[in-house]
Amino acid sequence: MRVDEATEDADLAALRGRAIQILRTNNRGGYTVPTDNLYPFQWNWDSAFCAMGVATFDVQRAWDELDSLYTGQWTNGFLPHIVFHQVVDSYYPGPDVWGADHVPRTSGISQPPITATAARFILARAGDDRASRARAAALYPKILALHDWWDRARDPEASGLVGVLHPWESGADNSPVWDRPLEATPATTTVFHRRDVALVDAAMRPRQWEYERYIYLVELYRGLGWDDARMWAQTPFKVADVGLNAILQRDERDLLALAERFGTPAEQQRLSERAARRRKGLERLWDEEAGAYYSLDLVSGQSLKIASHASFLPLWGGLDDPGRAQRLADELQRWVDLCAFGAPTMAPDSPEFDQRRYWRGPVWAIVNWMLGDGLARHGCGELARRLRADTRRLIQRNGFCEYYDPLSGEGLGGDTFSWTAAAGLAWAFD
Ligand code: 9WN
Repeated sequence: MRVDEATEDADLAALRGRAIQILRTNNRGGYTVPTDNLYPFQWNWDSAFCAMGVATFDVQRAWDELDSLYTGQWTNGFLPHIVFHQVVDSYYPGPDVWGADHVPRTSGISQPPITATAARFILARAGDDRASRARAAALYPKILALHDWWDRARDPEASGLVGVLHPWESGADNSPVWDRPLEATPATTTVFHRRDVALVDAAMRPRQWEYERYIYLVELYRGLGWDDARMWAQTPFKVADVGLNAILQRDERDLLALAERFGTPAEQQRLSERAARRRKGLERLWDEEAGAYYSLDLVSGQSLKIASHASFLPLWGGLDDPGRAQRLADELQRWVDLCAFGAPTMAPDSPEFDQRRYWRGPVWAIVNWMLGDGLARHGCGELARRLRADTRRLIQRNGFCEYYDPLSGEGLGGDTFSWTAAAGLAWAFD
């Protein structure tokens, strides 16, 4: 072994140790908070990523993470974006603002579904042992119910594309892609007190303008009793987000693999048919001339012709056409080449790019993980390795932050962040 290789191994071992420590410290008894203070509850897609990270050192705890998330599942299959396991005042909007009728208390919107992908990942890490098979089998019907909910509630016209009814539902809260649909969304008249900007520099967070609309939507849906059909019919914000649809596609594929082991032939059939419909749906978001996937505003019917990191997530979802995968990889390479650290969430030469503001430019470790995995699966190994190396460098230099400035590498938002630690353990330090 060369000296530099030995140094790198020692560095990686230290990083792994630190990541494990963060995931242990952020464990609140079976579930992991994204970070202390700023996000004191259990978040949906954070938990799925955390479960994969935790599976690298404690398989049973990884299953507990998913089980704990599913204590928030409603009887109609819906899985909320936040489960409020404890009463803490450092986050707005808390359970009373959501006014959802469930124990434990929850929010009323969802987030990108990753739990089937996580369950398969944990099973594989466990060497498919008997205890893990039993845990996966017990979880499978709940994940199936969630996917049936997405299909019924968020694609009621069976178009093959699901719609998000709130920017938070996409996971990429203040992406510039939502600017136009949010302009058509009224602002709340309620006076509210944000806690996030007391904990993090306001220049790194969504603007007040956006929050007023986020809260308007929560109040509207609460007033509609969180009734899916009424929400779908009455919302001013309904977008077929390419990111969510791509992630859903991947999760559904993983769910089908679980169904082949733990489900019935009828369920397998239903999921196979749905997968075909989803592929057609995603095809509608492809713009051949631009060589890009764009989200679709389901209220105005207009394509939202702004590329963001989400435009590349079909690589994670799975593409049939290698030429198209290469086109996406070439454009992403261009974005990365404009930065010191990839991948930015917006093109650095686009007018919307803001290197420090949340989902309008910064690098996120979990996004790199999805993109890196997708690129590698489509034979774009070099760029995949670049994203992995950049993720390591960012963490090494600046710690396990929520997100990073792609030009300077500075760590931004919350620190000792759980899904950044998980991305390291399950992908970047592997
Ligand atoms: C709203 C927890 C969550 C992530 C989201 C991220 C951010 C919440 C917020 O934090 O959103 O859900 O209050 O800003 O955008 O992706 O799940 O880490």
